[in-house]
Amino acid sequence: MRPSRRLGLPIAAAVVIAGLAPGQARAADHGGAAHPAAPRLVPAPVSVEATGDPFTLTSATRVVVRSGAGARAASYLARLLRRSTGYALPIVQDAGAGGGIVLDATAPQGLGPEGYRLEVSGKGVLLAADTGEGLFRGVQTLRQLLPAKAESPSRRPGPWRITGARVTDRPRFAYRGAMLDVARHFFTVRQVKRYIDLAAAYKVNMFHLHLSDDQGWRIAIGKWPRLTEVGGRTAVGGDRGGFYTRNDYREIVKYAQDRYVTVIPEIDTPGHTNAALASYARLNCDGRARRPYTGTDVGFSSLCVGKDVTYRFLDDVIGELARLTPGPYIDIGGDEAKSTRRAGYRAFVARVQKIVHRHGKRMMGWEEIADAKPSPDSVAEHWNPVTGRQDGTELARSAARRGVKLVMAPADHAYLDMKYTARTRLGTDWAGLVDVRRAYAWDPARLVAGVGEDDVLGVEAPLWTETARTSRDLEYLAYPRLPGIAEIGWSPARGRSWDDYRVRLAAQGPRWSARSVNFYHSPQVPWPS
Ligand code: TNX
Repeated sequence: MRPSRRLGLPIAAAVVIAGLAPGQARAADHGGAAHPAAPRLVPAPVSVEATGDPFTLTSATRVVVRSGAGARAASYLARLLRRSTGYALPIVQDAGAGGGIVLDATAPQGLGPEGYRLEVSGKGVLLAADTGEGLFRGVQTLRQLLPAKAESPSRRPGPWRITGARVTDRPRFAYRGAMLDVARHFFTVRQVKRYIDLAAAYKVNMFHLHLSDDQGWRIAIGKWPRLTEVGGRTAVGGDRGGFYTRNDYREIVKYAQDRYVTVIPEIDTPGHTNAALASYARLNCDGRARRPYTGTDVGFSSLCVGKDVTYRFLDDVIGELARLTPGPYIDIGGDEAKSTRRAGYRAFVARVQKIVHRHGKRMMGWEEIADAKPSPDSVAEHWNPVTGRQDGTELARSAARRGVKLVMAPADHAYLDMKYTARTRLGTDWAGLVDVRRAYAWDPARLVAGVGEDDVLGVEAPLWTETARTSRDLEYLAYPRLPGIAEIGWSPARGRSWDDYRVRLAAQGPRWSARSVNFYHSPQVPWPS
């Protein structure tokens, strides 16, 4: 490997990958001086070394991008830091004399599409990656080397010291997702953007948008206007509904793309469809429109799997979503189809999978789709723990046996709508209580017998919104649990421990406070006072 020497900053040519436990900083040799403390990073990188040689941002600091690949990461970083520091932080192609933050994707690093190396010293910052995406992930690490006030939306006094460190990093799993249910309660484009942006700081790269359910249909479909005129009006508890126009959806996709986050739209079928069944009488087997539903039961609705119109309908919906969605997946739900006969369910999923393929996408669905013998390019999401209403682990295993990759979202660890404790005001508890430690203490490749590392595409933290009505509610449930799921998906399994994690997590508190995030101050985490 050729050591890259830009700005005179040597980047260690052969940092040993997975040689260090996450979070464990190897102190540089300072002739016997005390070892500098490890920076507190979430998710823990593959290796991090504190050097004790910080870089200080000044009004002369520039952000240097060496190629177009770095443009998105550079403008994200500059926009963030301009707000809090008040410095101009121009994005330029040459550092000049002032030194600066160099983002470089021109020299191969061999760290995969999301890997990066980061070196901060008194001379400057060098962030190197193979791709713009890698640079963006590295920028999220760089953020956490700055003081928490760097997250502030308004100008704060310096100094703006960046902790001296050498980091080498790449993700364990390709899929690290956050799911948001905008069907039970509707969230505006602005609210969704904030949710995406907060998650992207923890290297979440997939945003699964649950766009339809019994209580609401949230995306306009050209040929089927009543879906939003009727199905879009309602929400749980009689609260106000809403829906996204095509342009709204495009705006969400673009915003996510700017953060290297892939949007996965979900239209839940054949169950969880009362909002569609209320909008169009002809989607019902008996030809009679259902009444709008604002309760929280599940499993009572079903599209008419024997009618051709059902598949014309889904062809229109999936086709339109496929055209608006640059990512590879369309999620067809498939969960809790308790009002659909088994044979009908299997035939339905097989037919819908063909529709998804015809529109050039891969099918994703909850683990129940495993029963319909999906093709190996489809992805199943494991959600139902053994202790839950049924045993989803058998479905997950059978998906793995077919070569169908799994996204692991076990409700008893990863569901952000479970209460933290019996006294939590929001959320539910059908999968048990999920405190911060429980959300963190599991491994996706060891959870289900017969589902190993190679079967797992990654992890996801779903946030169902039967009880969550505001952004403050979403944030209370997601923070601080979502970063734990993100770390499980990103960081090496080796050396991950709750005792180490809780200290790094605590350091995020002031960052959230600076952004007015309504996080749960769990007593399990040693928040700075
Ligand atoms: C189960 S998870 C559901 C959702 C509910 C959730 C509440 C899944 C695939 N189905 O419809 O919102 O529980 O925790």
